[in-house]
Amino acid sequence: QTEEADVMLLSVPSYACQRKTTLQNHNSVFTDALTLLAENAEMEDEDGRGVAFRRAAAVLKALPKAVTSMKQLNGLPCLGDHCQRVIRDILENGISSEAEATRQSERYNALKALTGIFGVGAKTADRWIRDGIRSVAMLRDSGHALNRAQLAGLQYYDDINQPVTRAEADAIGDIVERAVASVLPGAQISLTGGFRRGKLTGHDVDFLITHPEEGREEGLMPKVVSWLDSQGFLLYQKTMRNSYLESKDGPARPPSSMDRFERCFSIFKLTTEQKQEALTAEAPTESQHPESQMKCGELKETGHAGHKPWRAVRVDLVVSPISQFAFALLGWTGSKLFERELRRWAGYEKAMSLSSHALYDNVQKRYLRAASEQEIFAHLGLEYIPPAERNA
Ligand code: 8DG
Ligand code: MN
Ligand code: MN
Repeated sequence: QTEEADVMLLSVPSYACQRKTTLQNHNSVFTDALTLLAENAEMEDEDGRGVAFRRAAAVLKALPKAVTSMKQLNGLPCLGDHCQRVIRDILENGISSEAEATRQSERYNALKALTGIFGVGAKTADRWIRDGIRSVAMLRDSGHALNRAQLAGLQYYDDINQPVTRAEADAIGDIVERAVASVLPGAQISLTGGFRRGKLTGHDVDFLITHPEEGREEGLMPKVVSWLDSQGFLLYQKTMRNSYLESKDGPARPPSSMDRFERCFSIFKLTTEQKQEALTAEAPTESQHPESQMKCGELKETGHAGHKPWRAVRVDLVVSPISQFAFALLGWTGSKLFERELRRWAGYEKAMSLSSHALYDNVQKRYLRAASEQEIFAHLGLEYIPPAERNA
C-alpha cells in the first residue's frame, strides 16, 4: 500500500503552457535550488542550461503535492540527469550541495551583485569581474565609465532591489492613469507582468496602454513620458520606438500597421503620500480597519524617521495598437518561461509564429487575428490558462 502511495500518479504535460501553475508551490525546496542554478547559468551566459533548469523547476511547481521519493519522478517531463541529481541530493541530504556551493561561490555572488544593477547584463558583469570588481561598492570606487542606465541603477540600487508591493504597484497605476487620461482621454491601461498573475511583490511594475480606436495610440508614449516628467515622477526613462520590424523572431515582414510598438523602461519616484492616497482611495471603508490603519502608520513613520520620504520603483510601459492588444497583453503578462513555452508550442506543435504583436500560421501563410487572450489560446489549440495559472 505504501508502495502504491509512493508511486502516486504524478503526471504533467510537457509544455508549461499546457499546465496550470498557480503561486502555490508544494516543491519550493527543490525549485529554489533549481532556480538558483538557472540564474547562475543565465548569468554565465549559458542560456540553454538556464532554460533546462527553469523547465525542470516549472514541472515541479505544477505538481499537486510535495515530491517525497525519486520514484514519483518517473514519467515526468523535462527532468534530465542533472536535475534528478539535484532532486536526489535534496531528498537524501536536505540540501543540494551543488546549489549551496554555487550560492557561496565568490563568482556567483559577484555576478548577482553586479547584474542586480539596472542596466547591467551578464556580459558587462563578467568584464568588470575580470577587472577585479566584485561588488557594487568596488564598482562605485573604480571610476569605470558607466552609461546613463547604469548610473541610475547605481544611484537607486537599494530601492530597486527592494521588492515592490502590490500597494506600491497600485499607487504607480494611479499615476500612470492620470498621465494617460490627461494626454489621451479614452486610452486604456492594463496592469501586466507578475502583478497580473497575482504575485504579491515584483521587481518592477508593468503596464500596457492602448486606445479602442486603432491609430489613436500612435505617438502616445512621448506624451505620457513628458507629462510624467513635468510632474516630477520620473527619475530615469528610456523610451524606444517600436523595434518590431528589426526583430529577428517572427515572420519577416509584418503589415505596416504593425510597426507602432513603443515602450519605456523607467524609474519612478513614488512618494509616501502617493502610496497612502492609493491605499485609502482604494478601500475607503477599510480605512477604519485596524490593519490598514497600521499600514498607513508605518508609511508615515518611514517618512518622518530620517529616511527619504520616497522610493525609486522600476516601471515598464508599453503602448500597443488595439489590433495587437491581445498579443501584447499575453506577451507581457509572463511568466517568462510560460511565454517561451507558448512560442515553442506554437512553432514545434502548430507550425505557427507567436510574438507580442501577432500570430502567423506558417502553413496557411496568414496572420490569425485575435481580440482576446482566449482566442489566441484557441488558435493554438490550447486550453485557456488564466493569468493566475501562468506562474510557471
Ligand atoms: P517581476 O517583475 O515580478 O519580477 O516578474 P515579471 O513581471 O514576470 O517579469 P518582468 O521581467 O517584468 O517581465 C514581464 C513580462 O514582460 C515577461 O513575460 C516578458 C515580457 N518582456 C520583458 N521584456 C520584453 C521584451 O523586450 N519584449 C517583449 N515582447 N516582452 C518582454 O520583460
Ligand atoms: Mn514585472
Ligand atoms: Mn518588466
